[in-house]
Amino acid sequence: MSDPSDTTDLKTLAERAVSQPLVTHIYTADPSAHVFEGKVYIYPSHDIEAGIPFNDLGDHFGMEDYHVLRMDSPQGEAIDCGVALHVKDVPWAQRQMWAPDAAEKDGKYYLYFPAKRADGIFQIGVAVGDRPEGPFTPQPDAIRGSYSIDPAVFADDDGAYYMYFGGLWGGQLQQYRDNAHDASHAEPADDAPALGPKIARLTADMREFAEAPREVLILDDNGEVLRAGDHDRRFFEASWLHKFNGRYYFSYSTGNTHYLCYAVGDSPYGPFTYQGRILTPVVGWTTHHSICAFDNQWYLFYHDSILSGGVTHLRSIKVTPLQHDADGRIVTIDPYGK
Ligand code: FUB
Repeated sequence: MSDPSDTTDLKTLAERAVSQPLVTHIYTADPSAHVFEGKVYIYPSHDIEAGIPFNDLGDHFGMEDYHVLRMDSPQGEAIDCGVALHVKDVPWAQRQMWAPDAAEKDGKYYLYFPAKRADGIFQIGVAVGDRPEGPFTPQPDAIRGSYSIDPAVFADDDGAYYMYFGGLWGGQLQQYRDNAHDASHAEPADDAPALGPKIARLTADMREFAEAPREVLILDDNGEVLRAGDHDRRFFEASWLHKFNGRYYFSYSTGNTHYLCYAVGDSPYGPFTYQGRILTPVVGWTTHHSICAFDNQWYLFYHDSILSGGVTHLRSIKVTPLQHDADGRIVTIDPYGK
């Protein structure tokens, strides 16, 4: 077990992340990391070459299954626990198993995942298992009222669980207003409020939404909702929530400007006020992460496309230390240590 006060160890880990992914035998992305049973479990996307031509809707991300990875600590070796769920076993889903997340409650484990139905619409499903690594048995239907992509489930200290979700462009979030789908909707005009991610509290059995999804507001320093044209700061995809010193840190990707950013608030529902960047752009179009504490040290799990020579849909997950400064601000990380 690493000693979190050992700064040499953390420096070595940060240096390792520049060049070394956690695993190299498969491509992995969108790492959602949690500490379960004293170990780090990572729930990534499993990238493959599906042979689908590149387009702005991300059709080339043709993933079919999920592998769960386990580490004794963030400094340790990542062990591939094998296939935890395959799309062929999910009755409602047809293709594109994108970024998943997982949660534990009362000794059961829940794998949340987006996938496209046969009609090409994304929804979010849940599969249930007895072990962190699965296998997971999918519910027969997608979560009622779910849409778009990138579920991230946050367990608050009071026992409530919340799902954040949503992603623009190929993630279809722009096609929804007030939780209703209309494929003709696009992103709002540049000077209009940006579309926010969504949040819904989960039911006690973790299988459904306990309420209609609500919009999460991300504000600027003047208390105004970020504008849709503010591509350096507006939400695009890759929601994550961690709690630090009693405050809620919502982090996300800006998509086409390739930043991981964060905003802070006093409730899981927000509003959150924009604070700054967590990670500057990585090699590859997408950037997607999770933030997880282990032995009182925070870590950023993220991905890049270095191993595949820059192929956007063939990514590899990495881990590096993350610091909050004395004011609670996250110190921006350069993925290549420049
Ligand atoms: O992995 C497919 C998609 O790419 C994810 O759902 C997005 O967040 C982006 O990382």
